[in-house]
Amino acid sequence: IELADELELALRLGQVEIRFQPQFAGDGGRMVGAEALARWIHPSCGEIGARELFDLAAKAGLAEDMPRHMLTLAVAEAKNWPDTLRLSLNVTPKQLLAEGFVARFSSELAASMLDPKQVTLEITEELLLGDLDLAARRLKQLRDLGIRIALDDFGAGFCNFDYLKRLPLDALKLDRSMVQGIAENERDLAVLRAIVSLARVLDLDVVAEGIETEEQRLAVVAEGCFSWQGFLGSEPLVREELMQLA
Ligand code: G
Ligand code: G
Ligand code: MN
Ligand code: NA
Repeated sequence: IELADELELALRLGQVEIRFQPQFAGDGGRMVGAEALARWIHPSCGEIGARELFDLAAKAGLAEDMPRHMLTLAVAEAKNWPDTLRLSLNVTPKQLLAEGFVARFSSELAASMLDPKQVTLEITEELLLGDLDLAARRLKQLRDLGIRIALDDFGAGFCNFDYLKRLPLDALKLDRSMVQGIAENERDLAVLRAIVSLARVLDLDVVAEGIETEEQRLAVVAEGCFSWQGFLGSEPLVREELMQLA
């Protein structure tokens, strides 16, 4: 039987879990937050990452249910989250634009006793495919509740600067492709520097993602990134492991 066919049962059995990947301050290096990432802990295939998981969900007709389920799970797992730690949650454009998203999400936050100010929603640029004005209105409602908004995977794909003008944002999350070459390549570093300075003008924090080497870490810190995340710091952890670092 196909993996996609197993997914619905796997969800009910609790095989799909949340991992938290730590984020560290550019200034000083302490842990400042973590990103919730979905993982299917499959009994025979091992760990299945989010990208494959969401592809399987689409095949299984769970394209809408799955992201919603994962968000609910992540928020529930973050119950009694330390108030020194930010929590980053991925939200698909479709989720954001769905009817009633803001009300449902804010009541889940309240049930988990999470301060909205600790929470960052990461949204991706596929937003372009939807209704940008509606997205902007939704994001404003969320932001009015104190929730922070980050544009995820920035620098990959089309990198539409119109978003920076039209969406209410608090942070840019640089795609891994933006930091990969910065330690070896002058041009890559120049692009990073320009983006960070653009972010500063727009009063946005910059989070560097996919940091794998000490050279990359030193470069993003030197350029003034607010925080960084990547295998150099930690892989995604189960909640208990994360709390031991906090
Ligand atoms: O962890 P991994 O590299 O497999 O994640 C792939 C992508 O899937 C990430 O970019 C992330 O934005 C997205 N993702 C991971 N977990 C979730 C989730 O629970 N909900 C949503 N909507 N996206 C997620
Ligand atoms: O939301 P987003 O697409 O940015 O999710 C980040 C994804 O990148 C996660 O699935 C995570 O497993 C993965 N990831 C996190 N740190 C690193 C890293 O240092 N290198 C690589 N290649 N992938 C990473
Ligand atoms: Mn993300
Ligand atoms: Na990203």
